[in-house]
Amino acid sequence: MGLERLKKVRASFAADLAAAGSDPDAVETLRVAYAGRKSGLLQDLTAALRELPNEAKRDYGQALNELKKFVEDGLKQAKERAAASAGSSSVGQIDVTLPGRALPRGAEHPVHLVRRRIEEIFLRMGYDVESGPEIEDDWHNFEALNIPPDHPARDDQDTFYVGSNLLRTHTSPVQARVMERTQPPIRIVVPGRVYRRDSDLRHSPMFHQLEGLVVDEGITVGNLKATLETFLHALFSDDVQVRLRPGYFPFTEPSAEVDISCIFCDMKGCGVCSGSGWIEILGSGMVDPRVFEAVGIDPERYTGFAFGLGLDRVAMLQYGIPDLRQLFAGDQRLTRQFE
Ligand code: 2NL
Repeated sequence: MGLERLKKVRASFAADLAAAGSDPDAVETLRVAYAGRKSGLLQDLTAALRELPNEAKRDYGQALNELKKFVEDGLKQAKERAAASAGSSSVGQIDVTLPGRALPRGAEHPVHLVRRRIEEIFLRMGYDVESGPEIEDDWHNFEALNIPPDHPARDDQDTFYVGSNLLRTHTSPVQARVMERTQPPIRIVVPGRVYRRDSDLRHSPMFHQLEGLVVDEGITVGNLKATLETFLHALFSDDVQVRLRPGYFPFTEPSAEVDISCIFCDMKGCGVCSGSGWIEILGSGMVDPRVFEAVGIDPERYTGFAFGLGLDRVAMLQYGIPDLRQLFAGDQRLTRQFE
C-alpha cells in the first residue's frame, strides 16, 4: 500500500515534469503541487509515515527519501531549462545582439603617411613609383653617379660596408638601375630607406628619402622649377613661396637647393626656420651628362632633372615632431596619434 502509493506519485511526477517542459509557470505549479511546504504531495506522504506499522516504516522511509531526491533533481533541472529559454541566465545562452569586442587597431607611421601622400601627388602627374635593393654595389651607389673613389662626397656620406657591397647612402642607385634598363621618356619617384654612419640629435643611421627623376628630349630647368613648385604647393599649400638657390651635387649640373617660405611663422622668423623665414626642403638639379653616359643614355639627345628630399624631415615638419629619434623609437604613444 504505502510503497505502491510512492511508485504512483513518482510516475505521475515524471509525466507532469515532461509536460511542463521549459515553461517557467508550469514548472512552478509543479513545484507547489509536489514539493510545496504547506500542501505538497511529498508533505502528505511524509505525514503518512506516522500512520504506518513499525515494521513497514524503514522501507517506506527509504523509498520516500529516494522519491524526494527524484522530485528535487527533476525540479532543479526544469528550472534551469526554463531560465535558459527565458534568456535570463547565462547558462547555455548566446546573446547575438551583444556588440563584439573591439580589436586593437594599428596605425600608419607618420613617415609612411608622408610617403604615400607624396607618391600620390606624383602618380597624378604621370610618374611611376620604383624601388630597388638596400644592399648595393659601389658602381650603382657611387661610380655611375659621378662619385669616383677619391671624391669628397664619399666622406660626408660615411658608408656602412657589407663585404664588398654597401648599404645604399641614397636612393639614386635605383634611378641608375632604371636608366640602365629603360630608354627615355622616364618619369619616376623612388622612396626608400637609406643608411649613413651618422647618429646624433638630427641624424639617424637609417632614414628615408624620396628622389625623383625625369629624362626626355628637351627637358629644361624650367620644367624642374615648375614641377617642384607644383609638387610643393600640393604637399604644403598653394600659399607657400618656393625659392631656388645655387647648390652642389656630384650628379647634377647645375644644382639647386629648394626652400619654401616658413609655414610656422609666415616668414617672420622662428625656431624652425632659424629666423630666416625659409625652410630648406629639397635638393635638385639637371642630371650631369656623365651620369647619362655611365648608364647608357645618349647625353646629346636627352636631358633630365632630378631631385631628392628627406621623408623624415617632412614628417617632422608636417606633424610638429621635434626630435628625429622619436620617429624610430617604436614608442606607440607617437604612432597611436595617427590612428
Ligand atoms: C637631397 C638631394 C638629390 C638627386 C638627388 C639624382 C639621381 C640621379 C641622377 C641625378 Cl640617378 N640626380 N638625384 C639629384 C639632386 C639632388 O637629392 O638633398 N636629398 C635629400
